[in-house]
Amino acid sequence: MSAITRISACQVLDSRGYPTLQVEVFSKKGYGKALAPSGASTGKHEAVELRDGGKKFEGKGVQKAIANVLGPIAKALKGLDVQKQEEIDQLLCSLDGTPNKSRLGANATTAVSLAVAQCAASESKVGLYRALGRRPLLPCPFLNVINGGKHSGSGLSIQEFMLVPAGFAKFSDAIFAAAEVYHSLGRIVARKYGKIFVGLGDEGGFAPPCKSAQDALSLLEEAVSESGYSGRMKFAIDAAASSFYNPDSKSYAVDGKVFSCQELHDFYVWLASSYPIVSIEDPFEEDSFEDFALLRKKLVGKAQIVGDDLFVTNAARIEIGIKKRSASALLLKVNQVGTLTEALQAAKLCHENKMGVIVSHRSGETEDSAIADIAVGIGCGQIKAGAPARSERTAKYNRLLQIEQESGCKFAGGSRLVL
Ligand code: 2PG
Ligand code: MG
Repeated sequence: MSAITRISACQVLDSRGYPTLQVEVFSKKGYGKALAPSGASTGKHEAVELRDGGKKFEGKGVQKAIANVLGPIAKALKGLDVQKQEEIDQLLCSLDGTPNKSRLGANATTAVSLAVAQCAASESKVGLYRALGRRPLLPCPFLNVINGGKHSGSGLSIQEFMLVPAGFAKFSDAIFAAAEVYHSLGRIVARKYGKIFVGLGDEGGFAPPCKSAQDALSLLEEAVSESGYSGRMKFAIDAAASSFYNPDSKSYAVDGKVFSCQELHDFYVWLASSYPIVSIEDPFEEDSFEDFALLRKKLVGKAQIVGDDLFVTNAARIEIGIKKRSASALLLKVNQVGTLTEALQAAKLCHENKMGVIVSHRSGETEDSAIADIAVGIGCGQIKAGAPARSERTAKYNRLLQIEQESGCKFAGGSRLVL
């Protein structure tokens, strides 16, 4: 046992230039640090961040969350064995006492929980990925290279167009091939739309003024073929459909057209038959368990259906999805639920029910690379961490390159996609 001796916290900047929280945990024999990420297209059922409000930083300051870390949380955690992650996370949940972490703030609890995990791993002098699992596996990256929806001004309704380099033997081959395609894509965008449109969205992907999802996917196809990787590079999309859903008319506004639920379903089926799409995230609004299930069934053998806003990494919502067979995979984000233990329990529940798991970043990120370790440690075989550019994204991919080098772990390729 090694007791937690001190917890410190301070306000730092995230990748969008907004305040976020950095937490440091010290024990007798170890040290851990974590920074809270932040979403833009947040699900309505997520655990919530605590922000200061008022005029400063558009209300996004985190001094109240910091006060919670330095006050009640530090008081409760000091002296506890840092290796007892589950007990510590349970204590954070009961200290908070709300169903959505609104008292302490999920930004506060996430950063504390992850800093505790890093501190515990440092005591054993192993990387967090080793501390989390016995069968580490390097995940297949999902790289968001065209940004739409709430993440850019491209005008595209679908939020993310991703490369999935599934046809490679090593993680390093996969990530560098994806980076080559990314640069081809940049050249193609400049050629087609002019240099002025080689701007980037929140996750480092390009934000060209494409008229439709088809245009965006055709750009991807061209970039893959120009780079010489046809066949080895698959595609994924995150529709984030709640962001273009109209609850009054129960319809979806996609790239200037209005779709009924059935029409949107047919549109995805058509997209999946026209492009090498292997994964579709949040195809319908965040409470449509039945509509997800119909699409999942229709695309069996072709594409996995992923629940992000649908599940919000919450075991109770995943249970509903399991009963209704809504999705083939969970998008796992620690800050959607607020502690590492709850996120790991959500992953376990999925694995026990033959569902896949994709560990994910947020659109507002930091240099913290813990999600790389989590993905390797739980052996889920899939990670979504943005474009192969901008340091808050490459921090995760570079950590995976480091893990590959030091551990020689196997690369999942496409083997963990649940098609
Ligand atoms: C998503 C995420 C990350 P955000 O919808 O999957 O890509 O976006 O962090 O804005 O919720
Ligand atoms: Mg999503």
